[in-house]
Parts: sequence; structure tokens; C-alpha cells
Amino acid sequence: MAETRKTIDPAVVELLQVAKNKGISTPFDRAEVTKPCPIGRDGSCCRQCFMGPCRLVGKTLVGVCGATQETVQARNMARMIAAGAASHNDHSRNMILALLAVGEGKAPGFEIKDEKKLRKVAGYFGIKADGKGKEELAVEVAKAALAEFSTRESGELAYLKRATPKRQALWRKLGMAPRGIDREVVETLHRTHMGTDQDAEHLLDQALRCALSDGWGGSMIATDISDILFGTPGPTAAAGNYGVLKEDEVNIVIHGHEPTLAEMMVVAVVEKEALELARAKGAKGINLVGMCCSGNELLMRHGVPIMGNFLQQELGIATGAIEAMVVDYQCIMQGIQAAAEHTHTKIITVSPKAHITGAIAMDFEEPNALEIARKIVRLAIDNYPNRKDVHIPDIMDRVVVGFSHEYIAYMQGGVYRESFRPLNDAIMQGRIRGAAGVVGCNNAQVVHDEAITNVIKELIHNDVLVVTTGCNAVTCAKQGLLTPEVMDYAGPGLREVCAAIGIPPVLHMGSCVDNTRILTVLTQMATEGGLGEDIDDLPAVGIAPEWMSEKALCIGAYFAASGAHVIFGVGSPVANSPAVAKMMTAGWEAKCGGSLEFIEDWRRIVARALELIDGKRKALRLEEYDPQRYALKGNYMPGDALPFEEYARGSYSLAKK
Ligand code: NFS
Repeated sequence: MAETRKTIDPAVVELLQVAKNKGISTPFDRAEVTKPCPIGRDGSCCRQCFMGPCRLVGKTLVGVCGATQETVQARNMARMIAAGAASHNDHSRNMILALLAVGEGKAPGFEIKDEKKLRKVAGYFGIKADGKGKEELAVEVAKAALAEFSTRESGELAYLKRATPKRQALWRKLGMAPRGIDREVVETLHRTHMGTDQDAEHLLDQALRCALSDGWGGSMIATDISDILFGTPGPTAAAGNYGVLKEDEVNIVIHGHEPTLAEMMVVAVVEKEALELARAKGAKGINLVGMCCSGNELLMRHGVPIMGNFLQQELGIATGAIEAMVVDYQCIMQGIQAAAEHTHTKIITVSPKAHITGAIAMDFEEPNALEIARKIVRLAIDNYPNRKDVHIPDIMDRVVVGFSHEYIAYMQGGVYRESFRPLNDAIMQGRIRGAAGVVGCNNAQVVHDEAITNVIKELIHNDVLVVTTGCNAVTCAKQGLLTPEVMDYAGPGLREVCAAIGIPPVLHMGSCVDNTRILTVLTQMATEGGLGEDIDDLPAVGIAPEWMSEKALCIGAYFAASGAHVIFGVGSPVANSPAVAKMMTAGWEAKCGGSLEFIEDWRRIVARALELIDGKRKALRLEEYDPQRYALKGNYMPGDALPFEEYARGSYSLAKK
């Protein structure tokens, strides 16, 4: 069947047929006709000025200006990273402005939910919190955070101090410490303008500094402020996949990245008046569900079920069961509007930064957020009687989500003795082989959810503890990987540790911005002792099996600059320049201890990840990992656990392609 090759998610397969019958176009169909331009895909198209675009292929090895393949590839990469950083950082600014509005009493409905965290964050900015009320402190913290965006008087971002002393010293030595969040993005755009920076390595150094302004700047601040305003997540039970839509209730989908209006939607859907109105229109209630990263934010703080990930937007509309899809910004397919025109679904944009032609724009600011949320709920309820032809796949998985770095420390010793000792010890003993952050998007050019699912199943089977965020985490939710039961698929050592600490082997850590929680966890592990002194000593890797966005590249780059080895699937955007690819692997490793490489095949990704983890174990002089050491005879047979086989376990190797 052709459809099954597009995805491994049976609910998606089911809805692809429904969409086809209704004449709704999806990214799965569009990817079949819109094949990537091979020149641009491989990084060899330079469109920085209007003498071109120059295509550096065949006999044409330089552009009209004389730019070489290396310069063009590095420049393209730097620009993509800058766009990714800009997206996260501008999101961060929104979160800071929300905190400011709350502190100033200009945001009715919002409050400071985690005062302890506010006080901690004040400390990072050198603000004395003692004796100050939370609103007063919120204003001071917000102003200090905003000041991080231009050029810092101190010369570098305040949050860099949250890295290990060794890492901070290295960044300073390399001239890689970001000087201001906006400044690094602007400088990257300047340096990649025609005729400016023309040395590939030098351009990539700036790309790393720019990426760090996201990882240890914008995104890290955004995560902190989301926790301050909306609460720091702890384990929460919920559900995922299209089955979370309800046949007899008003369904409202929250999609995008900004949790602010989304939080007000949580309030507005349970208001008595709204429920009464819904009942008057014949619905049994109002059902709020999430998608992508706004969905992840609601999922881990409120247990709001998650409908799907990046490639599933139009198919959600094809169910005919969604009264309103509320979108803020980033990763929103323009195709949802065209899809909505085939059904009764209303698309509502809520960010003044992101409108869609044909959709209803309801721009919100903090002062009117609750009011807008109520309007949206009303509009959705009024739309309920317009439903026709509803098809909701009866497919849903249970999940446990919401493992913030605070919670991960807490669960290893409680309030008085929180630490990373149990995890570090388990790694040192070889019970846990290492850790992997498996994160990132879906990509319509590869089989939806396949690489993510297989990589994670293989890793936990090999005693690698996995943390996940973003659309990747939603894949895990839909594949049953976010449940304690998945322990049955984990290697015996990992399983033992998970049972002892009381965690599943795959930990949902939030949205993509929350990848910074992983930076914090890695830093805490490095500081705890026994596993070296810095992130580049740890047996840990980052993987984005199905990446597509510029934000993903930026995340990969800031992890590399923080000392982590990172592997991306799908394909390489620097494929036509082995020299640039080498700068990002061996070159970055020599500088920062981390690297960013691209490997298409998921089996090879797993093999490479294990090779990197074992390499770090060896460098730390830890005992060699032995999969049998903790196996209980008669109780566990390595290799027979996963039901999902399409390949012979253990048969993948780097030599094979
Ligand atoms: Ni991350 Fe979230 Fe998804 Fe990718 Fe897009 S929604 S921020 S970029 S596609 S994970």
C-alpha cells in the first residue's frame, strides 16, 4: 500500500484516505510533487545578491563575485542558524514582555505561578530578591532579561554562568561567548551579506556564537519565564493522537509555539457560560487539544491531550471535527487554510507577527488575552452546528509527560537531597550505557515518525536513557513510548534504574524551546562528579532523526558548541562541500568538543550514537558496557522485546549503508 510508506502512524494512514476523499491536500501529497531542488538542498545555491542566484555545480565552482563552494555553504548554514536563533529569541522576547505585563498588573487572568523559580532566575541576573514582592521582582527580572538582547555591558550573556566553569572559559578563549542576543543574529546577517565575511570557518564560528545566543540566551530565558508564569512541569498523565478529538464536543486545537494565549484558552474553555452555550448548541462540552509545541506546553502543564505533530495539521482538519484551529507562530502549514476551506473549521491566527491569508486574525496582547480567548471559544461553539461528515480515527495512546530538569533532580533524592548521583552512578556502573536527547521535527521527505520511533526503541533497548522534546516527543506519545510500560522494551540495566527511581526510560521534557532543559541536565550531570567536568566528557548524544526547520539546525549548533555530539537524519544541507562538513565535525570537535553531522539512515544513526557514547565511556575509563551484565536469567531475553521489527536486531553497522 502506497499510503503506509508515508507514515508509520495508523491514524495518519486512515486520515490520508479521508483527506483524499474530501479533496484536501496534505504535506504528504505535496511532497510527492514538490521534490527538493538538488542544488539548493545540497547547499550550493547562493542567492545573497541579484547577480545570481549562482548555482555552484558542474563546471561552475565559483559565484559571479568569486565566492567559493565553501563560502557559499558556510554562509547558507550560518543564515539558517541565524533564522532559527531569531525565531527562538523573538519568542523569548514575547515571553519576557508577558512577564513584564504581569508584573505591572496589565495582564488580567495571568499570575506568577512559580515564585521560587522567579527568585532563582533573579539570582542569575544578579538581582537581589530579598524583601521584594513577586510583582516587583517580575518587573526587575523582565527588564534585566530584555537588556540581554542588545549588547551586554558585561560583554556577555548572564546565563553563560549557568554553564560549567570549564565551558565558560572555553567560550571566552574562542571568542564565542555571545555578547547580546539580538546582536549575534544581526551580526550573522551582516557577515553573510554579499561581500562581507568570506572565510568559511570564520563564518561558522559566528554561526556557533549566534546559536549560543539562543541556547544559553533566548530559549533558556523563554523556558524559565514560561515556568514562572505557567508553572514548572512535573509528571502529568494525558493522551495523544487523533483519538483525543471528541465526536460530541466542540473541539478546539491550539497549535504553534507561544503558550501565553494558550494558557488563557485553558481558562476560557471551562467557564460556565461557555459550557452552557456549548450545550445549547447540542454539544456535550468543550474539548481543548494541542499540536506541536504550543501543544507540548499545554500537555506538560495541564495534561491537555496532544493531537499530533508537524505533518498532521491538515489531516486534523480532514476529520471534520475541529471547530477552530488557533495558531500563533512557527511551523504552521499555510495549507491549513486551504484545508479548512473544504470543511467548517475556522483557522484563527492570534499573533500580530503571523497572519495567514484567508484566516481570521485576532491579534492578542497580554491585556486582552483572556478576552480574545473567550471570543475564540464562542466562535468555535457557534461553529459546532456547521459540522458535517465527521471521521475521527479511534486511535489514542496514553502518556506520562512533564519531566522538567527540576523534577529530574527532585526525583533522585526528594526536596532535601535532590541530585544527579543516582543517574551518574548508574552510568558509571554501566547499568545505563549513556543518555540521548532525541528531538526535533518531522519531515515530509522521509517516512513520518519512522526514524524517530526506531532510533528511540533501539536506544532504550541498548540501555541508553532518552529525553525528548518537540514534535519528536509527540511521536513518542503516539507510539506508546511515553509510558512506564515501555520499560519492557528497555535493556535490563536501564530498566532496573528506571524502576528504582520511578521514571520511564523515555522522558518528555517539553517543547523545542525546552531543549535548554537538556543543557541544564547535562551541566548538572557534569557538575555532579564521576563523569568528567564538562558536557563534552559525558557519554551523551543529541539526535534529530526527522529534522526540517532552521530552528532545529540552530539547536544542533548550540548543543555542538556546548560540547555535545549531534546527529541529524534526513540529509545534509552542506552535502556539496566535504570541507564544510568536516569543519562542522572534526573542526568543531577540536574547538568545542561537540560536532554536528548528517546521517540519512536511522540504523546508521543508532550505530553512530552508540559508537560516540562508547567512545566517551572509554575516555572516562569506565568499564566497557556489557548488555548481559544486568540481565536476569529467565526473566529477560535481550532481543525479543520489540514488536515493531522490520530488521534483524544488532545487524546494523557503520560499514553498511
Ligand atoms: Ni521544533 Fe516545535 Fe515541531 Fe520542529 Fe516545528 S513544532 S519548535 S521546529 S516541527 S519540533
